[in-house]
Amino acid sequence: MTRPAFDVFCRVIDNLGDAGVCWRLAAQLAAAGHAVRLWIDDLAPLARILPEIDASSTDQTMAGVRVLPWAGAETALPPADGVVVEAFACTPPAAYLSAMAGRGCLWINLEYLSAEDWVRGCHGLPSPQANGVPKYFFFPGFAPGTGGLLREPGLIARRDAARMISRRHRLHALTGRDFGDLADEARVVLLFCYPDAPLAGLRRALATDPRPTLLLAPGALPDGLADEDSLHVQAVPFVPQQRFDELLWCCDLNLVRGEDSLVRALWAGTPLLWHIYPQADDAHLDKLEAWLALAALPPAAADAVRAWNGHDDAACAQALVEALAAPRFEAWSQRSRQWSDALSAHTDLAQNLLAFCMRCRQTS
Ligand code: TRH
Repeated sequence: MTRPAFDVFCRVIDNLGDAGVCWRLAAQLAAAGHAVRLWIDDLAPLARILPEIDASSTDQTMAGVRVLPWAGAETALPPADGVVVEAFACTPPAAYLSAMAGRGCLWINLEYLSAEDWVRGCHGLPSPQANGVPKYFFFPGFAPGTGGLLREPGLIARRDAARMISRRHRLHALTGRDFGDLADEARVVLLFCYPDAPLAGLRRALATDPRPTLLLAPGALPDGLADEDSLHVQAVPFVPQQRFDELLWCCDLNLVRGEDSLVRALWAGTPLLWHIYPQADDAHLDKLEAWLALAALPPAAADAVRAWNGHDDAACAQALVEALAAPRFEAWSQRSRQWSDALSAHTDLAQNLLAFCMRCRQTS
């Protein structure tokens, strides 16, 4: 059976994750030999994570993915017997949806990642649509019975091989900066968060920690963060997405956000603080609690994650001091690696998507 062609639709809401998730999926499908077109409405975030992208181009191919402007889909023919992936319910152009009828397309709605229980019950359900092509809801997830998590073939082996090289050398190769002995002796922390994070609390906890910290902020150093006592802060260059994992693998603690960087930090297998994407009426806090229930972190670590998603600097400082203290940080590290190993034993999202499409074909 020939490999189905894919059209992936991405509408950028804000930040980098919409483009980040769609690109990662598209590139993995292309690497597996599928013809892939990525229809995206804003090239800027893609160019930020993929420096080779020409933000002014209307037709370019990168890593086997043909990157096209959203509007171009209005006059495009959906791939016969192909798969249309609508990311995050972005609704492809009406003319394209009409053209899907009668072409044997499968229509997948790739949902946002959530740890909530109800996801498993909704994963894979069809929803009848006006053009007569059923739309299937595909939910990424952390547990079997969901669509799983994006993870490229060989990623974990690459991680373990990278860690055989000195951290000082890897950080120099990634950032162009030689951090000297600090790179090998300090606790190295990556900071990638939303602007409203309790940074003063983070700074206080790290500055007073007996172990020196080297804190790396890709792109720019947030206001209010500066060297203090045992805390050394450094802005480092924003790295291309395909090298972002290598940066995470250098760190003892990764402060990540949104969706894609969270998953990448899970594959790093070291402690992480997740700054969840904020939603109206605090709906994101329910999502955070659902994730904490699955993560089963030691209590001090779970409290640090909650405090990191709060706005109380004193509470954040206190929770971090507790969680970073030697015996508790070791327990946090052990659980992080244990969960990462368990998650990486599951089939990845792209493989699950291909298997799902195969099953839909066989039963249709
Ligand atoms: O940028 P984000 O906040 O994107 C968010 C989330 O995806 C959220 O779920 C969505 O609702 C919202 O957008 C609209 O966080 P995220 O998901 O981690 O995406 C960041 C991307 O940037 C990710 O693909 C990793 C990449 N990145 C690099 O490539 N290099 C870097 O140096 C850094 C720091 C990030």
